[in-house]
Amino acid sequence: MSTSTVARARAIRWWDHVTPAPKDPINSVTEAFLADPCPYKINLGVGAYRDDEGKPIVLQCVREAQAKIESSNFLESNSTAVSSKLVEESAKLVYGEDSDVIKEGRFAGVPALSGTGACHLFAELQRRLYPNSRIYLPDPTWSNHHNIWRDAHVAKKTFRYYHPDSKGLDFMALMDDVKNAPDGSFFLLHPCAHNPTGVDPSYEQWKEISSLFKVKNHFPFFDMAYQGFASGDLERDARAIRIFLEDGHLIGCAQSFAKNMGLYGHRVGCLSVLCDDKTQAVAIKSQLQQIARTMYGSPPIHGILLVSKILSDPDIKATWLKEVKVMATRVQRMRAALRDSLEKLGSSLDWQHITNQVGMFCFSGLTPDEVDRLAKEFHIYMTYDGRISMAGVTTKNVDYLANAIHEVTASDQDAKVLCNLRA
Ligand code: KET
Repeated sequence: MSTSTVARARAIRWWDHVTPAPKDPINSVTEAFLADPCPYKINLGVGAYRDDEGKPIVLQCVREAQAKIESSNFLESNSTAVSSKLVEESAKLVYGEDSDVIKEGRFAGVPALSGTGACHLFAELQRRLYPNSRIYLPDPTWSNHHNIWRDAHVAKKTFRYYHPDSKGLDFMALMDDVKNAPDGSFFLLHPCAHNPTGVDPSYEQWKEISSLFKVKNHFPFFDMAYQGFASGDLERDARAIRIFLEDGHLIGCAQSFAKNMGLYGHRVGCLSVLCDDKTQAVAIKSQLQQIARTMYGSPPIHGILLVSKILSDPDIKATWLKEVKVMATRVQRMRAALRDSLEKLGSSLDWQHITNQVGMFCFSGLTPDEVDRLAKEFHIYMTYDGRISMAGVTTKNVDYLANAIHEVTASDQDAKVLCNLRA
């Protein structure tokens, strides 16, 4: 026996009680996809942008920014000036270029490890400052929201959001749940391109939601992971936040540049929290900095420099805005193509929701069994809730996808025909 085996045999068995954590519903789709040797497999799981060849892209604005920051010292730790630039430019994107909040310095902002890290920082801040509060999450929502607030030890509740029959917003139920929550509750809202449903409130509905939040003194926390992907226009996609701003709410906002700049691997994001005055902003910022310092010190600097350059250089920013529009338009085109293809195949099911929904995802209505068949028989991978990442649909694979969906929904179609005959 080697010395290390003897030593190991004597050691306390530290990890015997540990069982594997449940698989992440999104990452496990990627794992299953990677393990499939089929040459024509399709990954419609993770919400990351792909071009019409199904490949991740490096945007032109990123290349231009990279060329300009080439001489930066990436090995130095994150300087205050670099972080402040990212925070200020990010805040302008959500609150508006001329926003008073920014002019008056009434917000606390810190760079974050992409959207996930920004949500986590806020959840930690919430626990620290309001230990007995809870967070209201939409039902459904991005699965990781549940994990983030669970791990921050903040109690959670859901509020109704989506109606499976209409495949649209359940506005009455949403308003009821907002009304019935205790005054002064924290609510997480997706300001645009709701994940996973692709269903957003209309402008008028946002106004009503904001008014009710005012009456109830609720705190709106916006998770902005897809700015630009709903309409192709970053300003338009920020309008929900602007309504709340105009109504005088204090807001929290998590921003991610993973999708709209194609920088998933760089993990660049920002968390901002609006305050009543500068003194509060200084205090909140220092709390956030302390939380970040214990979690990861400071974020990697390369991505921060890239994003700051893209946002602060007018020419590069103009290129970016055009590229966002191109990405959003491609996704919209694929929605139309998928619906068209299903209708041409003679599907008797209603596929209007594919084009009614917005953003990166289509909440298809496919059942877990149908999703399973798509993977096993057609090598098409998506999450079990039937969410299709439209960014993975291309001109080449859209008809194959439609055919496969048509096949696995055959019994739903028969049931519908039968139902119509009986009626
Ligand atoms: N918020 C929402 C609503 C969201 O969909 C994501 C990512 C994030 C935050 C996190 O973004 P990031 O900047 O990558 O940390 N969603 C996609 C990717 C993922 O889960 O990792 C997805 O739902 O597929």
